[in-house]
Amino acid sequence: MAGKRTFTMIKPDAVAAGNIGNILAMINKKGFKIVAMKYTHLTKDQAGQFYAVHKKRPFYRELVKFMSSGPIVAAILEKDNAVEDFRKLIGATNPKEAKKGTIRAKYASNVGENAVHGSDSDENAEIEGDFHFARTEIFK
Ligand code: DAT
Ligand code: MG
Repeated sequence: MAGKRTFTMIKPDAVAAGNIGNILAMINKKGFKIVAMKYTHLTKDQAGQFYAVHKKRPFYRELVKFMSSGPIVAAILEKDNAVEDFRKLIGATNPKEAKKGTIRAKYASNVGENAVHGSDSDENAEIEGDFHFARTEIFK
């Protein structure tokens, strides 16, 4: 099982810009299977908890405000080497540094509002998936 799943969010900027469909199409085209998905709106508390590892960073407050500013799509994706391959597909945190053809190069506005989240390790993929989904909401 290790290495097969990652967790993603389509962030409020990309949802507001009407890019849910475009981003999901890119995800599917790369061979990721969606095993869980929901359209939801995080409270400030939930966004703060999700990004708690960044609590000490100067952008934390801004990040929490942004992530709770509108609806998001949360999903668990399955594929061999899911975490690494998905990070490649989304591109660098700052869209100015993201490679051409990546989701962030196409759809992110700036380093703070960068269209998508992708887990950075197998361990965090599991923690983040569990944060958003009950066992009964995950399909194989
Ligand atoms: P990533 O989302 O690529 O894993 P991260 O974990 O370092 O990046 O940061 C989480 C989010 O915090 C990121 O997607 C957007 C925001 N962020 C990161 N660095 C930032 C910065 N220098 N200024 C504003 N927001 C930032
Ligand atoms: Mg990160």
